[in-house]
Amino acid sequence: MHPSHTKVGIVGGGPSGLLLARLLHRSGVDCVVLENRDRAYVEQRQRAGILEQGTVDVLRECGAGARMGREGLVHDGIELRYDRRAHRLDFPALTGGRRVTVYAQTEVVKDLIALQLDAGAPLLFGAQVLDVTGADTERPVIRYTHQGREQTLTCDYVVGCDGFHGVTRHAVPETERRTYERAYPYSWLGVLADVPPSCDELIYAHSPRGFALFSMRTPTVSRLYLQVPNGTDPADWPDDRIWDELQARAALDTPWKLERGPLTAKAVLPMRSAVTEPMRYGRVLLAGDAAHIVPPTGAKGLNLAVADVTVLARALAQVHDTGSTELLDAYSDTCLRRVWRAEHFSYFMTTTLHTAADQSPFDTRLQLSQLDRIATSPHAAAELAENYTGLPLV
Ligand code: RFL
Ligand code: PHB
Repeated sequence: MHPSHTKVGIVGGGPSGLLLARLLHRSGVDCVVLENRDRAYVEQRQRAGILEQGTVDVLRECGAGARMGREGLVHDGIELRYDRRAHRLDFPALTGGRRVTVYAQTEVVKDLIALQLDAGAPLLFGAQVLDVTGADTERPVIRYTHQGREQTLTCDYVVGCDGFHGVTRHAVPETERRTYERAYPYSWLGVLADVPPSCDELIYAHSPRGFALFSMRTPTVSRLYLQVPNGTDPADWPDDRIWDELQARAALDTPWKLERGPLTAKAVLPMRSAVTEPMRYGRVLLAGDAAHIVPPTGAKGLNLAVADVTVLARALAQVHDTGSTELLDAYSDTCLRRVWRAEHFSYFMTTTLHTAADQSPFDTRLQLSQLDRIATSPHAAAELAENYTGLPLV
């Protein structure tokens, strides 16, 4: 039940940790996943919804593609709304054929957990990691509690997939790491609604009242977001106020009606950009939100996590198969190049589409000029479309 040694100890059973475990299992590399929360909590945590083509390919190749293939909604574009006008970006035309898939993170997580447990691979829920020590030794150690008892797991490598508030990052001495970050002066109020989406594709709406995003989970469930001030209490937003505000922010010169339905979840989410460098110290590696977070406007967080662990799984398989650490030595630099591009794109989408409380009319004119440039220049549109649909893995 409690192994005392493994090749790769994985802290965190979110999408990063679960996918890494799946990829390592397929390469014959032993690993153990330690997840703080219980299974139901991890499977229901509302988060991302958009998968890049590369993410879909990785999930498919590792055997997690069957339900996604049946239930995922393939989207060929998004709509930008600003100045009471709508402009559609045609992704395949702009990127040479790339698309995105709407398939909720909750579903990806459910599929990966089922695969892991079916394979009999070690995945412990309710296992809270207290600390990771010995990063600069041959045998780093994870200390955790499970079922009220303290345990230790000695590893060849430890991977921190424990998200933004995780503990693994602290295994890297403060003198050896640096975090670059930026907070934003607004949050998102996110809701789930039992009503078919009023649009076929996602709508990103800039408006003087603030940003709104119209997304979906399934053909019968809508996922909607409103920009709100930091510190907003969801209780101040009764359902009717949310629907009225969504409708107002998406207003066009032509009639457009948002279908309403019962709201089944409501939460306020802060927005932050952060990158911790390097993503490796000795035998401890960081992946996904443990190493970097983005504001959700670019739909990049989950996709970056998938890219990190795909690169890392190849590197750890190379160590296992040949003893060579060449790919592992390059891991941090390989990932950070892509991470910083996604950081820039997420920052760009966020600052172009949101209206800060202290925003000047000059700033607003700049935003509208930028949106107009995207709507009228194929080059500007292609730049957005390439970043949104995802850059190549390496
Ligand atoms: P997670 O998902 O935070 O998982 C970390 C796991 O580690 C566990 N943990 C521990 N376990 C043991 N011991 C400890 N001491 C532990 N500390 C933490 C936690 O319980 C958890 O299970 O990180 P991971 O795996 O790196 O995955 C990252 C993604 O979850 C995240 O980037 C995305 O959800 C971001 N994101 C989006 N990404 C996209 O690609 N497309 C999107 O459309 C998108 N929309 C979103 C988003 C994130 C959002 N929120 C809530 C931040 C929309 C939202 C609203
Ligand atoms: C979502 O459906 O949750 C979603 C979609 C696109 C984003 C962020 C979140 O940019």
